[in-house]
Amino acid sequence: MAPNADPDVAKGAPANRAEFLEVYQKLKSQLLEDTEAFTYTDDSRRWVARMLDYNVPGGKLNRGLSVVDSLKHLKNGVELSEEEKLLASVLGWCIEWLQAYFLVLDDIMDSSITRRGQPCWYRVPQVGFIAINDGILLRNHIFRMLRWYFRSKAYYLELNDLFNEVEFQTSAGQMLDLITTPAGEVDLSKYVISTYIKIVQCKTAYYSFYLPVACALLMMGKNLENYKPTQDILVLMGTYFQVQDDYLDCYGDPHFIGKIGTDIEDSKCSWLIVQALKRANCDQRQCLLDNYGKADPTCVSKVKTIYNELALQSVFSEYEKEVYDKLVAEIENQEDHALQTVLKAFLGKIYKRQK
Ligand code: GPP
Ligand code: MG
Ligand code: MG
Ligand code: MG
Repeated sequence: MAPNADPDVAKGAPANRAEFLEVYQKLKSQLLEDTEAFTYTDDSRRWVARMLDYNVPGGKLNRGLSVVDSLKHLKNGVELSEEEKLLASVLGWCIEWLQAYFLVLDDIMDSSITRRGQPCWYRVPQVGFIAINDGILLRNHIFRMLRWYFRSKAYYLELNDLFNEVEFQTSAGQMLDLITTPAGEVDLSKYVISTYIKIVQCKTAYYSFYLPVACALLMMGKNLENYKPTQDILVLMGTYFQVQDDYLDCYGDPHFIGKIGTDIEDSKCSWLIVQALKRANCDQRQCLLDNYGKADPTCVSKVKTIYNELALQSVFSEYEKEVYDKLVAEIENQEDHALQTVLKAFLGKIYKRQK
């Protein structure tokens, strides 16, 4: 087929969600029937089937679908073969598995209540600390799927290294998130933008933004060493995404975002507290010191009152406009037109998101 002859591809139509979900069912069945190193008992097969359905496919699937979308764009509109579509979808699901693994554990560490509109997995009766091992299982599934589908590919080693490296960066970022402001100890001097940027680049940007595009680049036979400027743009996009996450933690509708915010109670180094401290007068600073990091709803609402006094919603809108313009300018500076399309598509998925 001639380039751009497929109307879906020419318009840059997003990857088909239903087709993508079919690959989830296929991978789930394969994992449950896997007997290479361990054979499930009936009980354990039922446990893992329920655990997967509860934690893996219920999100927005932006990260996973972006592998398929990115590969389409990188191929300049030449239709993907059935094999390419399947392999890109498998990589997309490996990222969704990674995300499920992180979220199951993150919700325990953040004492969160709900996720994707249902109780966090560790809060489901009979689950509790078993969720920790479920997180480890989810992680191990990734490397089984990579082996089944990519062992014979020239880029298999790089793919494994990529997943390992990004996981390391994310867990290092999670460590920074957790040790910067330990529970019960509020040190306002820690909440500065340089610390914030380092935390969110590591805990969110690499796995959520760089990883999907890097997977598509590897499928195209590219050397990731040559894509540092692209990585920088994706990391900036991922930083913007986490700023949105922090904003929605306070100002989003829990019914719509599917989770109840806990950043104030958990004394997180959130974008909002960093902005608040930059603008607060002495009284407001004292009020933040007295009330930040406490589970008491009265304390939480006092912190939110200061955020409103400091008009943080407008500060966020300004930031969003500025970072969007900066990202568009940097994307348009990229020589490779296909890469520009990849990056613009990704940005389009998150700009002004409400969940
Ligand atoms: C998002 O932070 C970061 C992660 C989910 C990475 C977790 C990494 C681990 C190694 C467990 P967040 O806590 O703000 O996300 P959310 O608001 O979705 O809970
Ligand atoms: Mg969390
Ligand atoms: Mg967290
Ligand atoms: Mg959050």
